[in-house]
Amino acid sequence: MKVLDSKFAQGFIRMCNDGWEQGWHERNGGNLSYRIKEEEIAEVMDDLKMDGAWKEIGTSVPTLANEYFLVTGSGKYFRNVILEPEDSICIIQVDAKGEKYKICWGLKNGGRPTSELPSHLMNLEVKKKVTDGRYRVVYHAHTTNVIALTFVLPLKDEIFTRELWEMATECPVVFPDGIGVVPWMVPGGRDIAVKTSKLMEKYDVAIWAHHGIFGSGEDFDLTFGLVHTVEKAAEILVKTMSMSPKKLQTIEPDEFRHLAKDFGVTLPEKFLYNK
Ligand code: 2HA
Ligand code: ZN
Repeated sequence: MKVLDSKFAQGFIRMCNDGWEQGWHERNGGNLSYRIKEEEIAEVMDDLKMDGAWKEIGTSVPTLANEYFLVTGSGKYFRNVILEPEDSICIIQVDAKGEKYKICWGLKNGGRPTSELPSHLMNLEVKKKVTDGRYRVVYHAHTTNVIALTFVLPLKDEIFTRELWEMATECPVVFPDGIGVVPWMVPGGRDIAVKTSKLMEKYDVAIWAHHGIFGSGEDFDLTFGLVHTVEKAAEILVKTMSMSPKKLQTIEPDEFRHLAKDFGVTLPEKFLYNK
């Protein structure tokens, strides 16, 4: 089968376009990665070329040794993915040590995988470990309202989680473990990848101050839906704060506890502090 006829490639391309249509991917902003299943890569093996040169990842991901990933290209525009997928995205394989990668498909006019490859692979590695292999998607987007909030809220997990939970009843159900916040750091390298992947051990969402968001999930629907839900909550918070410095009413800690019980989720008490 051709890569572009596979369900996983079609789902990946659709998600890139969904993010573009939301306005989260100006110019070459944002990136997406997917850890391909064994049976999926077997189906498209005839369409791959295996003689590419091995290149340094810039970090070490031994748990992902020999696995294949579909990722966006560095400097490529989400806007173009649906029109020219073979120019914009690529399949890479990680080597037996988890230190190098080679391109097996795509980027037909040259290029490299996403500049955030260390963050994507380290997050995918952490999530593979803590979810017994269930999580396969890592998504980075420049979500406008989330970014705006990083200028006015203290950069603390407890505050971002609680403020965003309060903005929509579905939020604590969609991201019950909460949200991590990374202070401003230089993007693209190992340091920010280490910091983000540490947060991904306990959260599905990490915010990069003055930059954007990382979300992870089992599949494209869950991961896109997660980021969409967080950004929607952030939009409501921006609107609320713009209308009034103080809320007249909100969802209270005991109401969150009641919700958690009825919806069968566990909400860590550290987010249910008294204000
Ligand atoms: O330009 O979003 O973080 C791609 C990015 C880097
Ligand atoms: Zn970015």
